[in-house]
Parts: sequence; C-alpha cells; structure tokens
Amino acid sequence: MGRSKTDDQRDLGVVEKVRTEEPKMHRVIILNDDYTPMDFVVFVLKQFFGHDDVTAQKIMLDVHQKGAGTAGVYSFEVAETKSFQANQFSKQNQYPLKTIVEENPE
Ligand code: TYC
Repeated sequence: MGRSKTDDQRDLGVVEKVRTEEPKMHRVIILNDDYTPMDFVVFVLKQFFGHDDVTAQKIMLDVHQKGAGTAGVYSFEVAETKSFQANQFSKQNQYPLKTIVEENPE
C-alpha cells in the first residue's frame, strides 16, 4: 500500500488539521457608529440578514450599547456577499454603517 501525500506531510512536520466535518463558518459582525439611524440598522438586519422585527431591534440595541454584534453566521461565500450588500446599501444611503466578516472560532 502506498503512503498518501498527507502521511508524508505529517512526517515532515507540516501542521495541517484534517477536516472531516462541516466547512468553517463565518460571522458577519455589525459595527456601531454615531450617525446611522436606529431604524435604518433594524431595516438592514431584517432585509439582509433575515431577522424578524423583535430580533432586529434587540441586535441593534445591543450593538448600540456594546459597539459590535453578530448579524449572522454563514459559509464564507454567503457571509462575504451579505456583508458586501449591507455595506453597499448603507453607502448608497449615505450612512457609515459597516459590517465585517470574521472566521468563527471553533
Ligand atoms: N448608534 C446609532 C445611533 O445612536 C445606532 C446604531 C446602532 C448604529 C447599531 C449602528 O450597528 C449600529 N443612531
């Protein structure tokens, strides 16, 4: 039986975790600022991140008080797309509202 490439890599001390489960998830973080109206933030959380009105209000107030919070957790591609769309929509409306994407710690 031949040795696989990954066996050889491990022998050489290449540190690489073998993923056998789900792909990494990514968190869209929504940031507080001093200018974006609360209603606009709630609209973004409902429209782009699929929250209901009560949840969107709760997230918005939490971000307003703490500085940042989670808008949603998705695959990399979906997180990047939602973050981009929310940022673009905010810019189009002349608000500084920003979201960023970070890898979800396991
Ligand atoms: N701090 C903003 C205000 O007082 C509201 C706000 C909440 C803005 C959450 C951004 O992600 C945000 N109008």
